[in-house]
Amino acid sequence: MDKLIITAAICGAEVTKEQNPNVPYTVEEIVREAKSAVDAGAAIVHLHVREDDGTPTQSHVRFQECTEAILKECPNVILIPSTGGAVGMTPDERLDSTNTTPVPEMATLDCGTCNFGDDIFDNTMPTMRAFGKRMVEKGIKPEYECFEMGHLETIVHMARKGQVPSAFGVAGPDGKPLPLVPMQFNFVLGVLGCASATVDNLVWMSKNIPAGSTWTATGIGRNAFTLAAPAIVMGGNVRVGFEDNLYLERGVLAKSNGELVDKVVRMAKLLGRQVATSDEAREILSLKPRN
Ligand code: KMH
Ligand code: ZN
Repeated sequence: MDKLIITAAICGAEVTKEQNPNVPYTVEEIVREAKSAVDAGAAIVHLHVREDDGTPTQSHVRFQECTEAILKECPNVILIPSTGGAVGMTPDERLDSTNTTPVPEMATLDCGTCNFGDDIFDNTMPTMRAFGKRMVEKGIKPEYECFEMGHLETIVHMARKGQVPSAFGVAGPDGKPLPLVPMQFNFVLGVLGCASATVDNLVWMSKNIPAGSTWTATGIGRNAFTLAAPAIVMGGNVRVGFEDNLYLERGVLAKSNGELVDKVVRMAKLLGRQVATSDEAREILSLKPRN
């Protein structure tokens, strides 16, 4: 079994300091949280950014500033900027996070429209095709975020058609063969209005990805660690962080993203699975080595 890749989703777009005062908004706070997660054992940071007052933004200027500041402290970490942004943002606005220099190694690609609590997270097929095209053009490896079973089936269908990066060896919309990119999925389970964070759902999703793909489990809220446990023993990877869950345990707010990552590291140790460094994660995810 490969080593366990831990992703820290340190900020998100929806959670606030009112819910947990340690949620980062400023560049300094975002760096503090990224460093706490990496020091605890995260190989990847999934990045959203905010204005200083906490307003979510997809501005490449803010992403550039945060990325450079994080890489100064954590030079080897894999950064996965969000292209999901916050509900209500336009597709163009959301894609701006990929306009940093250098181009990000990976970025999220959300795989379908869904309820998101009381809101709608809008990801039409044309939007997904446009995001896939952009990622092919820029050589960005997508992390396919699936909140529902149908999201997974849809994105695999689009991959077979050459509309998004994949390892199927098919031609893209211009008829030229697409580069081979093994698919990385993130099963985000437990969002209110979407598929629940059950072991059955995780098993179904992990069994229905193309051969050679990798996958990560993200359990929302109180499901953060109950979904991490099966993912660790099934050979998947785990995402935790303030974006998904603010508590270390029932009634105890986490002081940092590092505390949440450390809990997964301890679970992995108890269950006999080693944790991957960022370089080992690059190898597992078929990314180019950093140097
Ligand atoms: N903020 C959510 C509406 C992503 O990063 O790609 C969507 C999200 C997904 O966080
Ligand atoms: Zn996100």
